[in-house]
Amino acid sequence: MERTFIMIKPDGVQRNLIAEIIKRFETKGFTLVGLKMMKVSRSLAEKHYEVHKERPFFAGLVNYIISAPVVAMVWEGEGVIASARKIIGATKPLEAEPGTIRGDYAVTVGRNLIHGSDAPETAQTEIRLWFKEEELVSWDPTLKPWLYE
Ligand code: IDP
Ligand code: MG
Repeated sequence: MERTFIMIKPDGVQRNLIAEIIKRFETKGFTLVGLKMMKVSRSLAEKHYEVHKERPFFAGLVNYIISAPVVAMVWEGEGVIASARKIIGATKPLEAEPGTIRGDYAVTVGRNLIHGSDAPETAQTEIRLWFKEEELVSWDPTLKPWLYE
């Protein structure tokens, strides 16, 4: 089963959207295997967004991510990496389709509520960066036969 790293960013927490966001992954049929609320250190934020370090928005992005708590999660399921990106919607919320998280609840790219890994390699790297092995819980949802044939 595939796993992906999802983070509710500080604006999602401050805007009381934690439950709404979690609900979308849960009701889709994905399995939550890791969950923690945390204040992010500058070094973790910089490491997480390392690929963007030369971009003009990098400093603002790091300050945004450390400005309030985040909710870090790992979700599991068939095709969860690509599916989560669809549930999240386009990076620029005005371009995100209605029905997606960013399409429904966000306006600007600098406050776009949520992060989701974009590929299997980044998912693996990000899960390792944010979670210790013992913080991840493998379990067998009883609903599985009703979600997978
Ligand atoms: P993604 O989150 O949809 O994968 P990326 O292009 O990987 O989008 O950018 C990472 C994050 O950096 C975005 O989610 C957003 O928070 C921030 N970001 C991207 N482009 C801009 C920008 O032009 N201005 C401000 N922030 C940006
Ligand atoms: Mg990205």
